[in-house]
Amino acid sequence: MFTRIDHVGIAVRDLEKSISWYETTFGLTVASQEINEEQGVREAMLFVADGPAGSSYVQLLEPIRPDSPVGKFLARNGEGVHHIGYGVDDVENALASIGATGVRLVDKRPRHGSMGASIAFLHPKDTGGVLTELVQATRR
Ligand code: MC0
Repeated sequence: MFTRIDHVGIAVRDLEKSISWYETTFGLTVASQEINEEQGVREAMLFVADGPAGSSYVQLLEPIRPDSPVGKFLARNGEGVHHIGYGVDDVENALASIGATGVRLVDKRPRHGSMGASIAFLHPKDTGGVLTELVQATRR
């Protein structure tokens, strides 16, 4: 069902500072930067590598409100890995088949994600404590 790891989402306090660190230390480059009001984040996708099933990224996430998912995560845990985003060919099919196993779906229908993707989250309490995102990308 999963085609690749699309991205790893990392909660940060200061987006610009974190982007600089990833650029300087790992030589990554910013592929896109967006504000997603619905999700309550400012985020940047840093390109890691191309693979046969598409590209992979590190996604840096800074909350725009303290009561957002990333705002609450930062207050509780500090900076660090927030979620894993897996690539899928068809997010609605993936949601239906994962939902049928009993995993709680945070999103019953796909929402708008970074770089034009259709995304949906699975509840971390049903996925071994790892917030999991399904990503149907429009790009490769
Ligand atoms: C919360 N929990 C997590 C977690 N966030 N566990 C692992 N990883 C995370 N990232 C745990 C808490 O520790 C807590 O555990 C329990 O889940 C409830 O958390 P809460 O924050 O008190 O409660 P809720 O229900 O308000 O929120 C949890 C929920 C929410 C997962 C439903 O964070 C959510 O809707 N997340 C999906 C959306 C999201 O994360 N958006 C930001 C990235 P205890 O044991 O204390 O009960 S947007 C994004 O990434 C887009 C732009 C993209 O990729 O394109």
